Amino acid sequence: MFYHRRKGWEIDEREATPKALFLSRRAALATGLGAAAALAAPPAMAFWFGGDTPKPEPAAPDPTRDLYPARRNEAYRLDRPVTPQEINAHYNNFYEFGMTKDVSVPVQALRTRPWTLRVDGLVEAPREIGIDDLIRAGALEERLYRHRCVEAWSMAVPWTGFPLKRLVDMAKPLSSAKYVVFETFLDRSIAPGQAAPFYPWPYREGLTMAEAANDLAFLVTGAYGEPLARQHGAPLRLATPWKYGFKSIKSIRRISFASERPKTFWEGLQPAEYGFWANVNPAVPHPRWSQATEEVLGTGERRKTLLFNGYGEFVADLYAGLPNDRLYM
Ligand SMILES: Nc1nc2c(c(=O)[nH]1)N[C@H]1C(S)=C(S)[C@@H](COP(=O)(O)O)O[C@H]1N2
Ligand SMILES: [Mo]
Repeated sequence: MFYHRRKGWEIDEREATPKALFLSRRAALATGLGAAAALAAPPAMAFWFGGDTPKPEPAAPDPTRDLYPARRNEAYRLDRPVTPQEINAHYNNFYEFGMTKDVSVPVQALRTRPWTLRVDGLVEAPREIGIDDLIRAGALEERLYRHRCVEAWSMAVPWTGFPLKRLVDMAKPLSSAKYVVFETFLDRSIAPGQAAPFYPWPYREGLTMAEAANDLAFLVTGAYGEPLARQHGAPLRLATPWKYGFKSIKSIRRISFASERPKTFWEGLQPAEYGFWANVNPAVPHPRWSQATEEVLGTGERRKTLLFNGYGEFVADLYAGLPNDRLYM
């Protein structure tokens, strides 16, 4: 049985495994916030430690399937093999569907059509865009990106999508807009994780306008030459590969333009550990573990982590004028 077999990336328990780090992230949440939550809402907490999962919906054909695979943009190269799709499909972070790594069953409750993206805030005119119109307008391309989770594991994925800048231009932000704010759907009936109180749902992330205009900032609609799987954040997720993985928000429903820096999901939970910038830096440890190396998913290999996850040539100048901010957590 696939689910019970020991997987290659689950390295020796005596080492600081990604799983152990993940568990410590969960434990910290449980002691920091969850103690009160456990008293206030036992049914929600029961979910986190295993409970009923919603019934999967029958698979409908994806209306944009004909756009895949898209032409690969060769400007983005990897220094390692692509992570096998089957491994990636069962090792995810998607807290709306549980705090375990394998959410592939409960995530099937997510209905990805119809799906409307709301674009609002400091724009000339707020609007709603149907996901299929957006994907067809996007002129899709494939990019090979590394992804570095703050839990010290990494993967390499062939994402399909289009530069975020294209959506920003379509949105016609006002000159007063300084930040782009992203929000995931909010629907407890399908995402049992969202029933847990004290979590600042919906999942929220943000970038500065300059970061959003950087060519590396990518809106993802597919992976592995196919429409995006639900566990990767269908039908629309972000990829900002120079930042820790939690910035790469999944299943985006709303993109707003704002003059103030948003309070992001992880910052709302644990501000001492997770900040707004979250740029990858091996020399700046997480308060509870080192960020010097990473476990390469599916290989058992540990590699040195690179500044900006190896993307400094694209993004280092974004931060030149901000020396006193917490750029790396
Ligand atoms: N909505 C939402 N987006 C999310 C998360 C989440 O829990 N909910 N987890 C983040 C974290 S911590 C990581 S590492 C990546 C994981 O992406 P993957 O599951 O496709 O590997 O998604 C990010 N985006
Ligand atoms: Mo992560």
